[in-house]
Amino acid sequence: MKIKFENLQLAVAAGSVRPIQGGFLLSGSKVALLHPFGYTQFYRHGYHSWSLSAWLALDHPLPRPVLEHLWPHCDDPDLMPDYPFSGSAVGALQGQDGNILLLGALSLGARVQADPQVLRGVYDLQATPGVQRSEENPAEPTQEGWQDFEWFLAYDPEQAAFSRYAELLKQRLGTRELGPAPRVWCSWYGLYTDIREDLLLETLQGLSGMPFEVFQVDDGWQQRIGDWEANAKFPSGMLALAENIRRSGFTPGLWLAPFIVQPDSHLFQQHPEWIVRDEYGQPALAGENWGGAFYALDLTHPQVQEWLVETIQKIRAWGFDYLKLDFLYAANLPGKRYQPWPRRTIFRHGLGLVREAAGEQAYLLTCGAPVLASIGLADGMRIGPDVAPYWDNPDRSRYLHDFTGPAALNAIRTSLQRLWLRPLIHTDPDVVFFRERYNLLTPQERNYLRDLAFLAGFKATSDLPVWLDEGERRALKAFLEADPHIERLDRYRFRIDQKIVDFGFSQKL
Ligand code: 9PG
Repeated sequence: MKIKFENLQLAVAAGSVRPIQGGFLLSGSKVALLHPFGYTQFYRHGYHSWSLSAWLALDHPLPRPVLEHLWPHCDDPDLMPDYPFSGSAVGALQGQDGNILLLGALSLGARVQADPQVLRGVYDLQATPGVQRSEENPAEPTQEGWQDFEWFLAYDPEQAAFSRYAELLKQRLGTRELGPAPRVWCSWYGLYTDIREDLLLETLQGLSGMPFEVFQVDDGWQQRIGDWEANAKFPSGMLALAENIRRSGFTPGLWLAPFIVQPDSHLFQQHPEWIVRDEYGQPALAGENWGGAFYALDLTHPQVQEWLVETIQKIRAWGFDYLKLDFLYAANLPGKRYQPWPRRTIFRHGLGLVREAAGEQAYLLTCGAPVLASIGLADGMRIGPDVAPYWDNPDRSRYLHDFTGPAALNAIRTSLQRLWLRPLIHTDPDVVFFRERYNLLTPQERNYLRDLAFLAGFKATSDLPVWLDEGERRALKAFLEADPHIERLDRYRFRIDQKIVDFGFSQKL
């Protein structure tokens, strides 16, 4: 088949092709396009929040991240054979005339791969092996449109192509109501796991009068990953903490990672049958953090689903209205499960249960989360790796070839190439630093983070108020109150009010 754009003619292999506004709709679990661009630039879109998203030169392959057992933590393992020239859901090639050729999946579980001749789209049709298919609950979750293997193809200026793709995704996946994003104080990038009840109460006092909507307690309150109860550092309990936050004038927010579990948790010890298994029957590694391995809960298991709903209801009953749900990629990990659902359906089904349990009023922020599958269910989503009070993390980026580790540069690089998601979900590029204390970022580097927050339309910080001097406090307040006019000049350059900001540095890899 031939497809004709104004300036470009392509040979296409697809089940069907029909023109729509802004391009063509293709169908087929596999589609392929012969392109004339040779060694051009490829837009790679990573699978989950932290996964590398960037424009990459096809003649400059990057080595795969070195630590193979941690690939799930970086990206979808299915993308690794063609890394970095395969991406999740959407990919694009730079044309000679300034347009881009964009191929974007309109359903879940697709990847896009490029070489100097061909741009390919493939839907993952594999079911995960079920170890004990249940007769009472045999059905895989069916969601409207999930069986249609559809693609959008455009050849247009970059912003037009992505914005049309976003419109089509909105028709398929829906969106939550998107007012202005809440302004968030988050405990992570100030205190990390060293949070304590008294310290948070002090911080609340210090923040009085600051224009934040949400005070979000991050990792460090729980007993174990999997045991979502207050630990000894929170002697008054979580209900009392939420009340204190609300009394201070903020919406209580809480971090949890409801789809993973640590092996020393009660949850793991009591329910080994709730864990996703590898081909040898061992727990499938979901990643390493908190000083050891962690594993994935099997969300096809009815008892896990029940536990999940109860856990979310409990946390909602404590009074937390804003939930930061982390390490969510684990839901879709390859492995053996109770029921043989297609891998691409599991995460969204699980997130749907969370939404139902949390209620429509709750604000859900997904993190480490499959990107497309968060749309329509979550209110906000982290769109890049963690920032850090330092610029680069060469141990991981340079020596391990892993660009998903905490570092301001990694966060900027990926978040910047995900701004097209803004019409679909609140896009969280992670926090901005105003403090000079405990911070290795230069003023210029801190400004890049602040400007990125303006572009993404999501403002957060973790600076302890006692760490800020008068000038820094004023700068934070001005940031929270500002609403600058934004214009995208090209792939890396933006006008923010009168100032032109060039993020071209983030292209180098
Ligand atoms: C809490 C943190 C914060 C943060 C999340 C997530 O690559 N890594 O080893 C890695 C570790 C932690 C991590 C991301 C990557 O951070 O993004 O905002 O909530 O968990 O533990």
